[in-house]
Amino acid sequence: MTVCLKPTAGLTGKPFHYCPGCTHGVIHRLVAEALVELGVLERTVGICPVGCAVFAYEYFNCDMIEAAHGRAPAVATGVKRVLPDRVVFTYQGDGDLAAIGTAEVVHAAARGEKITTVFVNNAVYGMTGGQMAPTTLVGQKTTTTPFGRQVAEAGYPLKVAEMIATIDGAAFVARVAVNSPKNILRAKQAILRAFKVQLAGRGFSLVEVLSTCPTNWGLSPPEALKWVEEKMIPVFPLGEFKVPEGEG
Ligand SMILES: Cc1ncc(C[n+]2csc(CCOP(=O)(O)OP(=O)(O)O)c2C)c(N)n1
Ligand code: SF4
Repeated sequence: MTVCLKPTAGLTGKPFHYCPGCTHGVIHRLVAEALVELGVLERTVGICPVGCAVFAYEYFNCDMIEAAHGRAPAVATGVKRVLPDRVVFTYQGDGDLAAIGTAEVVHAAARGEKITTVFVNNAVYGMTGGQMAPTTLVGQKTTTTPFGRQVAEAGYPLKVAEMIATIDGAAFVARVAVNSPKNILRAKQAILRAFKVQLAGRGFSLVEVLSTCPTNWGLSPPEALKWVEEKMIPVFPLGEFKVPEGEG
């Protein structure tokens, strides 16, 4: 039998609790692989969010801390300042980072904290039943916008990568997606680069990852991947929004 995918030392091997077709697991794998490839797993501290990834501390094979809803960048700041030799990352959903935790991430970026944020944008609050998130698309039906998000009532989707890229303390900001093999490979490169920026002491780094939530989108796993391509990417374009000065 040909083995296509070997387990990575960066994950504990505990089966994920995520729904079928959810790409949280793919993103976990990419972060874990990056930490192993950079040889920093043993000195990494990850900060978990509140949301579907709340149990990420069960999956990553490094030290992990659970933070209150939205407060992961503050916890990461404390860890990195006390233990500057550690590689520190937060893993946060859009409800966690772009709603209750907006101030935390904005000011961590403004302070140029030498931490890395992996921001999982699935356009809804997944864990709590599919309510509208700041990233919900205009017209998108959710449990709190049953007729579709209306701009007059709920405003526009928040474009986190673009917003953080305007902050001087942010050194590297990119948006990627994990809806196809090609995009997954690109996502891995962006996550690797974000950690390298941290290791070089250049400042705050953030990778926004467009992810699926087939359960709350009411789609099958293949339909959800297509939805990312056709609906999300036009609103949240992929690419690098900020790279460290002097680097292409
Ligand atoms: C202070 C506080 N407010 C609200 C909640 C409830 N809550 C738990 S998870 C969640 C939404 C998470 O959504 P998101 O961050 O987008 O992550 P996902 O589940 O989609 O991965 C909310 C509102 C909470 N735990 N704590
Ligand atoms: S509810 Fe959505 S985000 Fe949460 S595990 Fe299921 S598919 Fe993933």
